[in-house]
Amino acid sequence: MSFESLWADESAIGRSPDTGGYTRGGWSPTEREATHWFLDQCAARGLTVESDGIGNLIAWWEPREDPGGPSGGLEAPLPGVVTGSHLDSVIDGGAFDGPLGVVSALAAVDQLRAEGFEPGVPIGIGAFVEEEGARFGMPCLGSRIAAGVLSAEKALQLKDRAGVGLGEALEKAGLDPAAVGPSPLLRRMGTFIELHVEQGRGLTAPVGVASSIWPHGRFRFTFGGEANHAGTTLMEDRHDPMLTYAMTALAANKQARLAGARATFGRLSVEPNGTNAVPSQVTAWLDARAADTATLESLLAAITKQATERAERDGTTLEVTPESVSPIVDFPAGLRDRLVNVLDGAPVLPTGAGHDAGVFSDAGIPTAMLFVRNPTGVSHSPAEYAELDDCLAGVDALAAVLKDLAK
Ligand code: HGY
Ligand code: MN
Ligand code: MN
Repeated sequence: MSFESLWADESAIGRSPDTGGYTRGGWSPTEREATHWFLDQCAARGLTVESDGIGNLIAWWEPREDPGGPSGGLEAPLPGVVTGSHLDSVIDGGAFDGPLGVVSALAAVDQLRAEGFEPGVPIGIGAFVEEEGARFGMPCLGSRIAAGVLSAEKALQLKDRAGVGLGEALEKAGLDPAAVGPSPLLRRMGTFIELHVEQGRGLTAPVGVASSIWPHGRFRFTFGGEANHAGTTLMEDRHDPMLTYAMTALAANKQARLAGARATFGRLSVEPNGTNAVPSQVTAWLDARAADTATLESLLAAITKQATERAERDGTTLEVTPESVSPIVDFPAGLRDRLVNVLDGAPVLPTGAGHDAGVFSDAGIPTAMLFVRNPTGVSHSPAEYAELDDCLAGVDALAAVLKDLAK
């Protein structure tokens, strides 16, 4: 199948008729529909699919049995070259973030087979679950569990916004919560290559290679105040957590600009959320990122300090809880440069976006990323876009890299 027809099929799944965006939370109906589409594509190609307890998938293109080959024809599963990404999305996200890497992997395998390439080691296509953490709040949930970075016990404590626990969601998806844990899939992941749409404006060529992933974290700010009447409570008598939050959001924006970093409050929960009542509590989630760990830490300290000082002035309370922290990832230079050579000198650039590739690299698996140009840089939005020619260049690049690594 051509990339175009694969893309037309996959990107039709769960697209909102109103916004054109996608809301594919982990194990949600539309994410499961996309996963089943992927499984059908793997079956149509005769790939053998392995799954783990959390629902991560790797579909294998095994080398022809060669008694004289590396495994001597034995059953011992040879480590292979895995490429892939994720099929879940943020709330009302774009079509490319995640699925482009999975669809490009299918198209690259088709391309290699069409030219008669025979892999010397297995080639796997991976789809990892809940990478965005949009449902259970933990980014790269599937890959963190697979890599043993997040324990099954901690993961199974996670609940979605409707109060549904991860275990219940897994059971509904036909998975067994008791099987959640470090993944056997990683034993065969000799190298991991993730192709992903670029999520900034830094890439001016069709395809680039990642140098690093910025350290980043999610921090829950809970502002406590005093519920009261909107009409009868004097302004000076209020302990209004919304005011403390608002000043904190302004401070975060300023501190991030000063540090050349990123700070975003994109999610808010107000109790009791009434139009004519001063709130009793405001919960705000800060997504903070910076080019290095020291800058990220000082950014968070500066924001927390100013929020604390403002809470004292407002007579409100503040509690800051780290929900997830992702360390800086510097992809191994040797593998990075090998991809640059295979691609005759593709540009190398860092990213402020987190990826499963970061988790696998951090877990010691030789990992690299390919980026496909995003003309506007817009992402985590229905407006996210990449030109077809650049996507096709991405497939060619991925096929060339797989051929080089799996020959
Ligand atoms: O949020 C991120 O950095 C990524 O899109 N999961
Ligand atoms: Mn994303
Ligand atoms: Mn992504």
